[in-house]
Amino acid sequence: MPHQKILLPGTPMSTHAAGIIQDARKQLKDPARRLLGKQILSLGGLAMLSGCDLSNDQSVNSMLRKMSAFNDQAQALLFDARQMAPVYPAAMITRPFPFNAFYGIDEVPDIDAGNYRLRMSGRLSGKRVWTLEELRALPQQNQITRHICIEGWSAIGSWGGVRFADFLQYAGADMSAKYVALHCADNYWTSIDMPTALHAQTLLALSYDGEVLPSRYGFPMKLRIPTKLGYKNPKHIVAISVTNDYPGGYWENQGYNWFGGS
Ligand SMILES: Nc1nc2c(c(=O)[nH]1)N[C@H]1C(S)=C(S)[C@@H](COP(=O)(O)O)O[C@H]1N2
Ligand SMILES: [Mo]
Repeated sequence: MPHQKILLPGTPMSTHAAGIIQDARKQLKDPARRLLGKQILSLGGLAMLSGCDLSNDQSVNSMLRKMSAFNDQAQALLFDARQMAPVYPAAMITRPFPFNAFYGIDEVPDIDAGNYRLRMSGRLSGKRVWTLEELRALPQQNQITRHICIEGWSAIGSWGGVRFADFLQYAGADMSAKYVALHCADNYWTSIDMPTALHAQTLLALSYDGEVLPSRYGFPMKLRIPTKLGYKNPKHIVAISVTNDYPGGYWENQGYNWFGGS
């Protein structure tokens, strides 16, 4: 797996704090312990899931308390649609922004803009096939947020696009459905709960840093969800389905936490 571990300079994580987490592993209940044991959940992921910055022992302890009660159900209950992910000034954008996928950068899918179609399926009453031009014609907005990869790195980026809640409205989606599944050109897929799909910061992103979304970051379109970890931010989306049947996901089916966020 070409997932890289990048330790950010200035990461506030002390080795002492890392030791505490190590020692506390056996006290944690599944699935938190399982994820930590397999080293699937990194400290960055833990920080994101717990909302603690892990900069001191008190913060680490409060994170551990939260983790011990941790599962998808609890996380869904904790989800607050009004809770916004932090936004940052342009000066804080990470350059270059990291690339990550389950393959190397030389294998990024090459998608032809003219032939591209977004296919909608499932519980919806509106248009089922969208061209890139049609997506670009929808009202767009911009957002500078932090992307956190469970592998232990984070980076601030700037994405522009259509608010996903608006898009689901245009597509006539049944907002009472449980899940939205997102299928990608590289056969990656993930799925989110409807409250996350409708969250004000969830963005159907068509641009990065003021330019057309580059292929490495998901051309022609990705879902940018700043309240979720990196693996729940699918790139190169070609199909979206609104469904009540649990769709799982590429990493989720291999043990990553399905809720994967705050
Ligand atoms: N289609 C697709 N989307 C994907 C992935 C992938 O392998 N394929 N990897 C995920 C993971 S684990 C991360 S961290 C981010 C990386 O996005 P970036 O390349 O824009 O940094 O993409 C996510 N979305
Ligand atoms: Mo990731």
